[in-house]
Amino acid sequence: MEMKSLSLIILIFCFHLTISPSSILLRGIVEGFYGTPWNFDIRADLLKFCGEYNLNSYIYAPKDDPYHRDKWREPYPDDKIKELKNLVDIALQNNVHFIFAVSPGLDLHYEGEKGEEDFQYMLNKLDSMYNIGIRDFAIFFDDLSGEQSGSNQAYFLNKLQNSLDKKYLDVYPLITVPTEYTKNWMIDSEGHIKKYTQEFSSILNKNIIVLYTGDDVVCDGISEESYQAAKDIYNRDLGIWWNYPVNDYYYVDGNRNIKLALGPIEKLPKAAPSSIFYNPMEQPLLSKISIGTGADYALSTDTYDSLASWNKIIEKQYGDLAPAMKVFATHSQHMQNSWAKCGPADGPEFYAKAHQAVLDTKAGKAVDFTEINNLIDEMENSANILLEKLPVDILNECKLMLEQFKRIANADRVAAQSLKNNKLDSELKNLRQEIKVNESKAMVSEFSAVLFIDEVIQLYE
Ligand code: LOG
Repeated sequence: MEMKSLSLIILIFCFHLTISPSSILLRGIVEGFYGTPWNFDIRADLLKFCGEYNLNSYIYAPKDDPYHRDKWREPYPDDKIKELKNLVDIALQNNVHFIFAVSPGLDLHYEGEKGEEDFQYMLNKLDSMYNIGIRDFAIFFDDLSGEQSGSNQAYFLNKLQNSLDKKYLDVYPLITVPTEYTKNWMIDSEGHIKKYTQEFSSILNKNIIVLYTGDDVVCDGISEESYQAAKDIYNRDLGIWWNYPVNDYYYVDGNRNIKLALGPIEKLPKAAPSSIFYNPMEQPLLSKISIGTGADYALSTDTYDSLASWNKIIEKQYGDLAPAMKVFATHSQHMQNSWAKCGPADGPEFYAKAHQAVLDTKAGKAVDFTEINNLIDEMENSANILLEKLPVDILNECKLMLEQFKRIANADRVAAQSLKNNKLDSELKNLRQEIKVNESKAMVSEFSAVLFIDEVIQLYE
């Protein structure tokens, strides 16, 4: 028997070993963020991580790899091909599907001579990947401006699927992300399915796997009802592209990735989707916390307990440093801006107590600051421990955030003291200003530990 077919059989066998009714068949990572693509060593490490955590898929789709999107027609240079081949081998050794994605939508032609030419470019690109052992392909149409034709895209994908099926016996069905990839984008203000989605969903070959991101691009979970409604719109199963812990949309003054998403995957449907891919942060090592919990979710969607999983994963990954890491991570897990919201609230215990102290002080009630001060001490101690003891590669991903966390804890202490004295400490505004200056590099607990400082300042103004 040929090696290729043998490895295929082994892969399928491995699938079956791990599957229970509430586990997800295709589960893994989509390297799909904007920003510096991961390098070889990082990818190799993450592929091994996937193997270890029973995640069986990795989608190669770095937005800022020119050969993936901007210059998708161009073949990879030889050294890049070699690198990809090595990664494919590592993926295979770890029972991980290496899924190669192209995002051609910026300038893809669908019709006429140019359409034929582009189709051939795409086949050539995928052929070169087939030749280094890749058997899984994805074509993404997300983040395109201007009006897109759902029927053009669907016919393109169908034709591609047909060509691959004719040419190869061992290629898995294509995976795609439509241009209207959130549920809210699929329907108009009157609740009707939009033309693009109507065409794309009805024309697309039923074997092709469609991924969507939930109600919005980055959303506060997917309810059972909403998931079912999205599948009803598409009249097929939908896989999930989950935008947590990705942090590429968090930036100040042009600096990206300034907040770390260190919380668990949560609020996803108990009814197992057929596939799920977590979009990580540019910081690979720290992404392992939430992706580790995502692996637990994927293996048992109906019994998954996000907090229990998060505690277990941090203990497994951080050993003696787990208590400190938990304190820091608790204050850096909620991702929110004007259009995005995901992840548990930052420092919920601290904020509940601190906010109550502000209200009580305002109302002239006596406040016991012991617990608040203990929590502040814990924040500062954790930052110190982690700054001193984290392995250097992990520290490189979070040093600025830990230093910011220390600044915040320090200012929180002064804020608490101000409340206690019922008089604004003259230093507090300066401390707040220093935190603000550093926010373009590091954002931590902005809706909890930082908000408390603002509330105290506001109280006395
Ligand atoms: C992109 C993705 C990006 C993410 C978060 C999808 C399908 N596409 O708004 O590359 O990392 O949001 O910013 C996206 O989510 N577009």
